[in-house]
Amino acid sequence: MTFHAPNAVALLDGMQTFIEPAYVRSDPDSCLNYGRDWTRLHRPNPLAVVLPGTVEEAQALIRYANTHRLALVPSGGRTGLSAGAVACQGEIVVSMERMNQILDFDPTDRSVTCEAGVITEVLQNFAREHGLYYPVDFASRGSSQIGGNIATNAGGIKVIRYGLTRDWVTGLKVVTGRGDLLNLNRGLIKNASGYDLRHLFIGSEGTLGIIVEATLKLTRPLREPSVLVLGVPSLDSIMSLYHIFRNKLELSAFEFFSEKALRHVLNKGLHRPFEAQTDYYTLIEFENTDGLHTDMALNLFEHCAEQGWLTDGVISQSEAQAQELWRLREDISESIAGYQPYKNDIALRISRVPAFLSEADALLSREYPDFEVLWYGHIGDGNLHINILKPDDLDSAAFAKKCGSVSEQLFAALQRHGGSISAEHGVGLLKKPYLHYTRDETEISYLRAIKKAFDPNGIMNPGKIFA
Ligand code: 2HG
Ligand code: ZN
Repeated sequence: MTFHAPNAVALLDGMQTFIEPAYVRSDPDSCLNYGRDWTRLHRPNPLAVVLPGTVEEAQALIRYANTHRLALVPSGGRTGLSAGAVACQGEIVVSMERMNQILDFDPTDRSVTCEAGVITEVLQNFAREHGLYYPVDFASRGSSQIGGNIATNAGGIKVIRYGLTRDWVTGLKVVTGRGDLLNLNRGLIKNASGYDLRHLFIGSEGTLGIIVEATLKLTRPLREPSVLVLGVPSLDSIMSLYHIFRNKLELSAFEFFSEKALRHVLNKGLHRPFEAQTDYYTLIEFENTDGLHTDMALNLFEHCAEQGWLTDGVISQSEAQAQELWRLREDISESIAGYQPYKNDIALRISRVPAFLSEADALLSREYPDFEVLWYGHIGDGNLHINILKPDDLDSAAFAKKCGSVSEQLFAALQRHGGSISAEHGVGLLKKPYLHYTRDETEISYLRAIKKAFDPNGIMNPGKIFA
């Protein structure tokens, strides 16, 4: 199905009553760039890209789209990995990049209000300049936008300590798919006045309306974070380390990656953290105020080495070294982008991770004897990114078919362990066929009813999450 209207030119011209022509673009470059995200599986094919500059323009656009039954795809930094912001069926992309202002900051409330198109890193730097910290953080911080983060309930590398985007949003201004402007929760910490619609928009992937403004909490910065990278012989040992380190130190990250994954970042010019190679590595970040916790970390290191849970390790001696160590983990995704990886973004309760891991390991070794399978992710919060790389000699369609059929088995195992098919990347187009492994039919029927209430004409990001 494509949404291209026969009278497309007239429809685009009609927008000039509420937005300047320069911000309605249908040239091939704009359509290509704005019509896709970091997935490269769909051919971008939007009718046009519209860049509203104000809440009023966004609202006028949604009303116009309702009148003319035009499909809209809200678009942030397009760093998504589930094809949630892809426009491949003649939709209109609504880029929020012009709405990029920080509107208000209140040190008493420790909160900031900004437009949806503010880049994550800009907000993080703004917080730092005011002696505060916005702790939702991930590798795409330099191009992802706050509105997109909210629409996918982005997580990232500090979830073990700070939670997800949802935990930091205290207010939202949204234009619903009906064209109504809602001002939700207004920065309140406590508000027991009925259904909290803010939380429906967080993680809604653009299917209910457009997020135009957000109010976010800030916190005090981490005090002298130290980073440890440890070589670990097995997935089981990673869990042993998790228990020990979490009980004794204030962790702000507990990540893991395999030697196979590490090799890809080494190929891009990074250095091994230490000589010895092991099958797995963990990266642990902890608060180390006045260096007081270094001794504790070293004691734990020795104890774990005696148990055979680790083989080698390194601890950062400076902020620059901590950042270098972080790159070993954070750069993996970009370093494998050229292999058209089949991505998994799985969530489990942490207590279920060991049992699931051994089942998944057996399944993937059996099903993918010839494919390179990379393990990494935010294991400390139960989020595993299992990436399967496409062999050069296999065509994309055959690779996708094989991975798709293995996914059915993997997600069936995940379902038995009570997990989710997406932890932080969202459902988009990519994980839509597997939604039923996480949400049962009854629950999905409630999701559909909610969608209908906010977007009765089905113009908001149609075909994403569920058909
Ligand atoms: C990460 O944690 C990102 O690095 C990307 O969420 C994960 O590449 C991936 O699958
Ligand atoms: Zn991640």
